Amino acid sequence: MKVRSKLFYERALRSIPGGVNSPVRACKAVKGDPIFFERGEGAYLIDVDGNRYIDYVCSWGPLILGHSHPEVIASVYFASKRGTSFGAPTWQEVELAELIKNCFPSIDKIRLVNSGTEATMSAIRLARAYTKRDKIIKFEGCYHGHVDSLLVKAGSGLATFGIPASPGIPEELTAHTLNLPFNDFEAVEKAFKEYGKEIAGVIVEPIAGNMGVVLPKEGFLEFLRDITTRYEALLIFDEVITGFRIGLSGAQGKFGVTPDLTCLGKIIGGGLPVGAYGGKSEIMSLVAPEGPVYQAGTLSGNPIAISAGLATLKELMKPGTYEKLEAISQKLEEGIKEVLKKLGLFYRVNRAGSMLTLFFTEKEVIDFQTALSSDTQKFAIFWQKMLDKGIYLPPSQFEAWFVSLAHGEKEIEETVEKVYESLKEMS
Ligand code: KE4
Repeated sequence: MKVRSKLFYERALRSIPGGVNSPVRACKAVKGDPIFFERGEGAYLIDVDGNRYIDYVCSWGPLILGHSHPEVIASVYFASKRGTSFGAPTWQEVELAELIKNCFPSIDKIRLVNSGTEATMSAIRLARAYTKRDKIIKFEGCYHGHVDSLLVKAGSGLATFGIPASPGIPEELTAHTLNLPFNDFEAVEKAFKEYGKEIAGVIVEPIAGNMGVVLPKEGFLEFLRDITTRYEALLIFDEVITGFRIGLSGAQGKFGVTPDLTCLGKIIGGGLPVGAYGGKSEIMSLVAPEGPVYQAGTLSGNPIAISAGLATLKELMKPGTYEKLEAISQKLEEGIKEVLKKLGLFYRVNRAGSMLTLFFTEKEVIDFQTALSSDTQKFAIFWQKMLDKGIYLPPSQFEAWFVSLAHGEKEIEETVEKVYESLKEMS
């Protein structure tokens, strides 16, 4: 029963567009209504009607430790007792910057901001300033926040420029953005052949999470590194999801590919609003006040948010953490694959560490087009059944399920069992 959720939703609709503060939470893609939550405990969420769910949204990635981790709560409590914001530097910001630099050798200097969108928006501006070029390459199905110039639909041909994906964005702002198929070496080669010296940078989710989980093809990231170097364009890794998710050095550490700029968010705030962009000193020295590229933020480096991030990263740096996360995530993947086999279903599971997606398609999902072959109606029915059975999955086929360190054998076994029951009821 979700009586109170419904009442809150009706109330919210009168004051907030769509009743939510971020569109995906409206559960439109699964024909559901948003659920209003009361609190989170470890791997669990409890809604305002007292229903309890095993949570695989994890606030869309940040809560890799699970909800209300004692270290995070304590750090926020003690930080808040010292004051909430000063609009001036604090020691926490320096400590977080140094910790991230230690984990990401590609980062000499880093600027803390308040969201992933701010991070990518600033990285794009910086790339354009550094190269004195305007064009940007991004990939279909990759999402980098609601930055005007990155909210583009692919143009008609492969190497035509983007058209705004949302009203309110002037054509001029997307006219410099090329939206290419992910994992498509040829399309990238063609674009550089055509526009090489005009391209400021390539921005990519090194492991995509926003079309569902899609891994880079063998050599694709190395190829991007090579071609951007050849044309003196910047390689920007949007590791807002993968940073500290895939490992302490993110996807760049896993694949051994060094970008020029890295965007971070989510986990580095431990559930509070923190984003960041960083890279080589030579590039970052252009950022104001050191250089002329302007970027600012009232609450950037906010000491409470930073303290939650510091507590989270310090937990993640404990020995054996990622091995534990890998083992439990592998158990989930294998459990789901066993269920599919038992039911004679050939749906696909893509996983990278503790992020995974069950695609309702029999095609191998290697880019946005193959992801789109998924049966989203079926996914919507599956999502609702899982919800009714106490499992809260991201309300879209094109998102990643996140496993946290609070998910144990019990949660995984229960989840796999509910996947079986749901798919069996559907077959
Ligand atoms: P934020 O501005 O939402 O903090 O970050 C934007 C962003 C940038 N880059 C990547 C790779 C991202 O995944 C995101 C945000 N992710 C979405 C969904 N995966 C957040 C959920 C939402 O929009 O409510």
